[in-house]
Amino acid sequence: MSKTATPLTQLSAWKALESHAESIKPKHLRELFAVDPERGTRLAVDAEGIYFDYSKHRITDETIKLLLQLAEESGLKSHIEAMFTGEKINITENRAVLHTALRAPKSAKVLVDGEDVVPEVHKVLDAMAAFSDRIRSGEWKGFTGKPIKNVINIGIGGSDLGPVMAYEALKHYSQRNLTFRFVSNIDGTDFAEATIDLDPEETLFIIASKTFTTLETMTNAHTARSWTLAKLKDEKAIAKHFVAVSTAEKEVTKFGIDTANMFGFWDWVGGRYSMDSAIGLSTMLAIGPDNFKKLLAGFHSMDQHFRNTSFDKNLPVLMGLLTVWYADFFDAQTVAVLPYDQYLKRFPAYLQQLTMESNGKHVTLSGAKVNYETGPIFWGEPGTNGQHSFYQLIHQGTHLIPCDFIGFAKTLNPLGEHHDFLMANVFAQAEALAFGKTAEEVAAEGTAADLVPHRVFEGNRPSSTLLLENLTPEALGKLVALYEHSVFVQGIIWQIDSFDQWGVELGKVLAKKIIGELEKNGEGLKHDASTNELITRYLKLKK
Ligand code: G6Q
Repeated sequence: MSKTATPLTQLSAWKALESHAESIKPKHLRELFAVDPERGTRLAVDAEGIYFDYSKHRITDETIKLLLQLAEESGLKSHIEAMFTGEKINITENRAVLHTALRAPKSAKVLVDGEDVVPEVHKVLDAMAAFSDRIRSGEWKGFTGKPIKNVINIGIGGSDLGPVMAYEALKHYSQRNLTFRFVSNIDGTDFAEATIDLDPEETLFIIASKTFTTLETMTNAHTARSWTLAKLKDEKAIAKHFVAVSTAEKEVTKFGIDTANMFGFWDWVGGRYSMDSAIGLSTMLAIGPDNFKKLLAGFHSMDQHFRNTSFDKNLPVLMGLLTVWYADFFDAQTVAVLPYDQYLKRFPAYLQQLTMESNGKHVTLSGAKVNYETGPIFWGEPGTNGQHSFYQLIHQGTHLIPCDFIGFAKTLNPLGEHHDFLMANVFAQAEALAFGKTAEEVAAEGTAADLVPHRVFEGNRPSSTLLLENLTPEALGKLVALYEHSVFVQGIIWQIDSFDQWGVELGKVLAKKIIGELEKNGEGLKHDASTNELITRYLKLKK
């Protein structure tokens, strides 16, 4: 990535898009479909087992042509190659960005500083598989000789959200005699509730932390250690009940975990891009090594698609460009992700970190303040639940909210007519958002004149629909990689560093300082008047 790229708003495609957007804004999707019914099948891509219908967007072929031109002018192709080949594209941390190497097959070669990292990746995967087999079969015994029944992943942010999401998403494939819990919050309630009904003799903790210094994780890890030792009363028990996933061998040793029970990864794996590294150990324990391999294969095939497919048929490229289109030319502040699958209930939360920590930036690679919008807010809930709460605002509110609907043709739990009812709602929602209901249509139903405005649906509200056959480990890998690469595309267009996260630092530093002050009972507070008062009141109230 060049720090001296032509500023985005000076690219000719950008300028063309600005005036093109003005010609699109007055057009209604009703009109766009009426004059061009084929758009419903033309503006779609069927690739990697994902049917991506983007016809219900406020676009024409010209829009796509200009967006693709924007991608070309932004040098997207060479940036993709730079990422895949291990260039240090995370410039503020001087790091390569190689989550794609985590799912590369054994035969691949990916060089970082002249060294092929693929053999190391597979060595760790093999060690994870051997360990998983021992836990899943009951061969691995706890300190008192009982097999492990409970696995608790302690981690936060990238060391938590991926594992939680993947566990929930792939629960159908999980070994049901193992219980999985996830502790992330520094709030002691998280740990207390996760362990309230568990026996330390049968519980394994995975301490998942890239740095092994994160306050939340280390506090929870120390609490877990005390909880274990309170019952097992012997330091030697730690080796049987604790494993670590980390890049920081020294810190792991310091904590007392045998490095034989440590699964490593590397500084070129960003936290929010790490669910397919050893951070996914809980996922592998749940679904087994073979299914984990399928998950990785799904990621890899989307990687290949992203790297090798022409942009006009490239799922992450199209998806990323559409996000840019609404954020920058329609002032859309948010994107709603609406999976119609209960197993994907944590998918929006996972995407929040992936998208917002990556693209919530306001300076370009050269440090200049941007004069356009960058990463929108991602949010969502599984359907149909959301329909009975916030969809009202999407349909009739004043905000334009592009939506991603995600549905599967086959259910993993065939129960009566549930699945057809579920999918009917996906199609109905996308249709209602796009085409709405006019005042004439409402009046023709015999609605009282004074109620007509309330019952009108303007429509013209854009959405993508992603239709897949089945929620398999492979499909999940493809979906996650699709969003990862879409985020990458956006970051390239916006000329930002999608792989750092300096925005989380200041709060951490200030909290550390305040922890010291609380320990000193608030002596000599030197904050602003509001913060001083809040700390003082807190100390008084807690007495
Ligand atoms: C992700 C971020 C962040 C990180 C957590 C946990 O991209 O870097 O969410 O994953 O702060 O960090 P550790 O794994 O080092 O504990």
